[in-house]
Amino acid sequence: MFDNNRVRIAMQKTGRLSSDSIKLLTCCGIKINLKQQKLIAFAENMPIDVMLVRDDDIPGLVMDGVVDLGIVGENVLEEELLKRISQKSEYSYITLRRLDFGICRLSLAIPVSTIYSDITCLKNIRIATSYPHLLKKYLDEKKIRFKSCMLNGSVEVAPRAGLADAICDLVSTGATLEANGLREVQVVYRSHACLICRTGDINHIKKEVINKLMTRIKGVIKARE
Ligand code: PRT
Ligand code: ZN
Repeated sequence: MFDNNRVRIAMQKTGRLSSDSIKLLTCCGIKINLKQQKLIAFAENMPIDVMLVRDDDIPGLVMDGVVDLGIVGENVLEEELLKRISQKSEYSYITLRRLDFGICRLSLAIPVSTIYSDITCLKNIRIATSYPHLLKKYLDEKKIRFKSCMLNGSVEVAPRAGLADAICDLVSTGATLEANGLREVQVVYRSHACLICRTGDINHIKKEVINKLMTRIKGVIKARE
């Protein structure tokens, strides 16, 4: 039964942010019953429900007020924000805290054999990416015209497959780029996971829970520094 006094928090079901997100809540002393791989898990000792979803759905769930909180990469959040701005849709949310995991960068990379001196070398080339809005914002600011190729996966193989001249993708260690014969040439966006909150009315019972959670998160992150 849906209880309006329980805080709903959306986090990634399976992927790079899942275990760190769950670990953060666990370190905050929240006991989550994760036994069944269901869409919703219930905290046993605090009025918190955890919605386990695809990371791409989290900004929208918060911006549309379906959940109260979300843990998501700033890259996914900013891309959704830029998309909504371009579509003139609603996009309000509050960032409560940048978190200490999910650290990566969105970068432009080209085949190692391609000559590169500066960003003007990217003029009019075709770039494969899953982040078309972040890429456009960055290259528009630099006044570089380009052609895009939208791919939701396997972006790093696009140049070898003849689909694009360059890519704009997430990088953490750089091993994937290297394995695909690519060289990172520009950082477009630096990202961490973050905790976001919906705007609009939140009742005082939920506000108290959110404040308590924030105090604990602050303490957990401080202790890990
Ligand atoms: O299924 P779902 O849609 O929920 O997950 P997903 O496959 O879309 O996302 P997932 O789990 O891959 O990543 C979730 C979030 O983790 C991203 O949105 C980032 O905020 C963060 N993150 C941190 C990363 C990386 N590091 C990362 N290295 N996301 C992806 N990668 C990928 C990158 O796309 C590339 O394929 O890892 C590869 C590069 O890694 P290195 O170490 O070889 O450079
Ligand atoms: Zn995703």
